[in-house]
Amino acid sequence: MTNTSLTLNEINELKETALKMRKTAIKMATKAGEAHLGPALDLTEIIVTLYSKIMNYRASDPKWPKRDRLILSKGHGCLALYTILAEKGFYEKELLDTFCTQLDTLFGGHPEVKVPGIEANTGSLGHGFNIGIGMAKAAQIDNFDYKVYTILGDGENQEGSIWEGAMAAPNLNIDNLIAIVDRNHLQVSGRTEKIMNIDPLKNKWESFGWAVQEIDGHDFSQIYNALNSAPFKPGKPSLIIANTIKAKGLSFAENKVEWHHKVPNEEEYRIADKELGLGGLNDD
Ligand SMILES: Cc1ncc(C[n+]2csc(CCOP(=O)(O)OP(=O)(O)O)c2C)c(N)n1
Ligand SMILES: [Mg+2]
Repeated sequence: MTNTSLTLNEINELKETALKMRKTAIKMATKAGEAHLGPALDLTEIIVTLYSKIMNYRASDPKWPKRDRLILSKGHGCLALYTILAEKGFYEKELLDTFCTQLDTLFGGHPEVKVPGIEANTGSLGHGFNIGIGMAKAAQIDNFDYKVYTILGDGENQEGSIWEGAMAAPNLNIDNLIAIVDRNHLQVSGRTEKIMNIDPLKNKWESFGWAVQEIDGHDFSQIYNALNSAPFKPGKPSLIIANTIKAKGLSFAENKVEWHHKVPNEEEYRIADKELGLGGLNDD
């Protein structure tokens, strides 16, 4: 942990990267004609901060043993991961054009380890988080000081396996594990409060032995300060509840349940172009 905050310049740079990622994700989704766009857009600021300011990695050597790991447990949000890994040089951006359009693409609807920089096949909710627990323990056993970050959906918190992991991790004394819950209050078919209420979420995780902070998941300073100060308590795994807006950045889609798995039609693309400056579908 270092005691610094982001400068205004740094925040502006992060905002630029976030906008670029959103634009690329929207175009990829539109070209493919199908995607979990909403669940990717709400992760943008968190993922940009992780890869730009927090994580140690080598894009030219994705398996570098001492790298920090990110497991996207809510694997359906993979567009956010595909776009940042391209941005950071793990592979050529042009390859993203194959997303869900070519049979042999690296970039399917859920992430797989065949993609440079992706640490686990995820998509079946409730599992990636537990893979992250194993990796965090492995660092201790191997005497490495890497950290493991894992991002969960709030609906994913309804999975029983999440709570097995939540119970196990504090017993393993892994304070190199940082889990982030993408708290957008939406799942596939409605609001989490209606489908199966997970509140009081902070109290639940704390009672399982985690150190918890709650932040605005679109505020770069709050994201950075939380990630940078983990572990929040020595010896304990850390959990960040990141309050987010599903489909953030696509004005007509924000906080709308139907945008869980949906892509812009022609008219919607025109509106998004006006608001974000997308340009044509094949423009850079
Ligand atoms: C084990 C399992 N059950 C069901 C699904 C289908 N599914 C995909 S996304 C999703 C909703 C997840 O909601 P949440 O975790 O809140 O993610 P969000 O999209 O809101 O970020 C579901 C049920 C799945 N992928 N895995
Ligand atoms: Mg959700």
